[in-house]
Amino acid sequence: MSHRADIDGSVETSGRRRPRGPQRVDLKHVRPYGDALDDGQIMLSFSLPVPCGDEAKEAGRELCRKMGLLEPQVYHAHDLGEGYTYVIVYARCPHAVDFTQISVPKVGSRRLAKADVESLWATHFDRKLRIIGACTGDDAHTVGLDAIFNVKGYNGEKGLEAYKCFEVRNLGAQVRNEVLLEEARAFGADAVLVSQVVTQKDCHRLNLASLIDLAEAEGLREAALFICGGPRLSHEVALELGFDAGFGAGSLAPDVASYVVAECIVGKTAGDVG
Ligand code: B12
Repeated sequence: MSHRADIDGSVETSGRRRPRGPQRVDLKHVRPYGDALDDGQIMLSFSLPVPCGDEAKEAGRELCRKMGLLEPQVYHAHDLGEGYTYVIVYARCPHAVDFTQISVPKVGSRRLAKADVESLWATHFDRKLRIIGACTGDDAHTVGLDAIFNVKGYNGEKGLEAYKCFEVRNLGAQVRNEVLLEEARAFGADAVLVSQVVTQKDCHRLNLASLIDLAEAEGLREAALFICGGPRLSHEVALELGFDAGFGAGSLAPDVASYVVAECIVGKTAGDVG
């Protein structure tokens, strides 16, 4: 059975409708393209720890062949100095993916406008919900966390501090997991927000996983929502690491606000908050 995209912009598979790509695309066999649809052309860039020259370019091509790519061509090679080379390679990818089978875990709540979050809260709570956040470990990248917290917000959306339904504490950069949990306990946090931007040697995963371990050991894990965010995080990774939710690049305060209020309402009916 063919699953070609139909006229209304979606494709039906197993009773589910999926967004379509451009017309004539077989969503069961999606390949990258460069010059013409389906030509499989991709571009890769990487650095090699070898001096710049013909051998470095051939090493780049050979690596691409080993990755299963066809007809690799080095379009650009740049001497990074001290024996390092940066290359940009074009090559043809023989593989395709079945787009109709792709499923990505996403935060369940719908993003509501600030006023709607506040009125939803007002119908369920007679106290402000408390949200605490920090960039933990060695991470000093506070811009993302501030984009979610600060009154002035980000990309036209005010931060959580501007919501009348929240009392917030932003602990800033390089906060140890132990300190974040101590502060969360003292604050009576309903939600603990953690930002991790640096991912070198997987430090974000290690740090996030140890926060959850510590929260469990201290009996705090079920007392609050644990939410992480950062450019290389997703809801899927957050769930893997034991968090309730994760927000990646481009997230905005209303995403988090809608999620927190919706989840706290569920908690409230279970008698946990309020
Ligand atoms: C600004 C910056 C800095 C500033 C940070 C200043 C500050 N107060 O934040 C300074 C100069 C201090 C810095 C230092 C370093 N940096 Co720096 N930095 C950047 C840069 C250019 C921009 C980051 C940024 O502000 N983005 C804008 C915000 C709005 O985006 P965001 O962080 O993704 O946040 C959004 C989402 O991810 C999400 N989000 C983020 N956090 C959270 C949390 C929650 C709870 C939620 C819900 C959502 C959420 O919502 C936000 C809004 O949409 C990036 C490169 C880049 N272009 O991204 C490198 C970058 C992040 N830095 C990098 C590195 C390596 C470093 C250093 C290690 C460099 C060095 N050798 O010293 C140090 C590390 C310092 C440390 N201890 O952490 C690397 C990280 C590589 C990696 N994979 O780990 C990057 C990617 C640069 C690069 N290409 O190499 N950096």
